[in-house]
Amino acid sequence: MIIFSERVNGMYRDIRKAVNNHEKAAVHKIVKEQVAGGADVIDINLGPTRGDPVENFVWLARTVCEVSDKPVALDSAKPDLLIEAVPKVRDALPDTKLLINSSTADPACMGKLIPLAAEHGTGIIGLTMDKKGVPGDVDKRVECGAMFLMTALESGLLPGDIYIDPIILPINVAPKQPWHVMEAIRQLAVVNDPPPHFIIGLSNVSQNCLRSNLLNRTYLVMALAAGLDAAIMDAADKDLVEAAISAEALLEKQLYSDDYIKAWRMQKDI
Ligand code: THG
Repeated sequence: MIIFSERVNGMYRDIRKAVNNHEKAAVHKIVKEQVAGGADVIDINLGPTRGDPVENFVWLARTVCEVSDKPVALDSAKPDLLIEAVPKVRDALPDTKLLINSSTADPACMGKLIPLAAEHGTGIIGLTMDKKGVPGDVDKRVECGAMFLMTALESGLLPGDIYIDPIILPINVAPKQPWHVMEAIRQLAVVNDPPPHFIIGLSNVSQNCLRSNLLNRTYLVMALAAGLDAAIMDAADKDLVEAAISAEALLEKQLYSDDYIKAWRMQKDI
């Protein structure tokens, strides 16, 4: 699976403080831990930080890339901010693979962000929601996902650069959603061959729940069995990463060997 690190997010106090004061050391430490844990992509989200968000994005992306050569996903719910930030980060880091996280399937939003991805050669995450918000059923998720996928393919993006996110919500407020997300992935996986990637922001499922780590790793295994192949998650959570590795061995996504955890780490060179 493709592990996106969730940890470089201004929602976390250490990152928020680092961005507000432009302190690189705290960012370097987190990024090194995430890469050592198995992160393939570093998702960066400013959260509630102060200052100019475009400058902060450029600063944070540069700082991340001082200690990692992994791709970087620029994570914001504000399309206008992404439109400004993507070209600037592109110029600052010409050798870094970038992803846009995220667009909705609302024509006004994807009509701007998909061409931005095509122009700058980035990957893109498409949420299965529109102007009306996150759907309460499977059908609407599938409709939004298919619409986003078709629009992205027509604009020349390759399936490998397209990530569909069926949006997982906290189980304590939206108890049917974990099931809806898995069913939406199953249905969307057959819409195109080769299929796009399927991703979720895993920790959303357990926000404000007790034993959130247990919920995260149980749900990750369930979603991988439904066809998920990427997640925004804490790559430094060893139990979580090892649950994912064992699930992939059991799903025959990794060649089995007796020491399959070690084999996985060797493959990643970590
Ligand atoms: N889909 C896409 N992008 C996303 C999300 C998604 N980006 C943001 C978010 N959701 C994924 N990232 C996080 C990061 C942290 C948490 C959840 C999702 C989180 N943190 C703990 C909390 O709030 O309880 C800990 C915070 C702390 O310790 O301070 O839950 O769904 N495409």
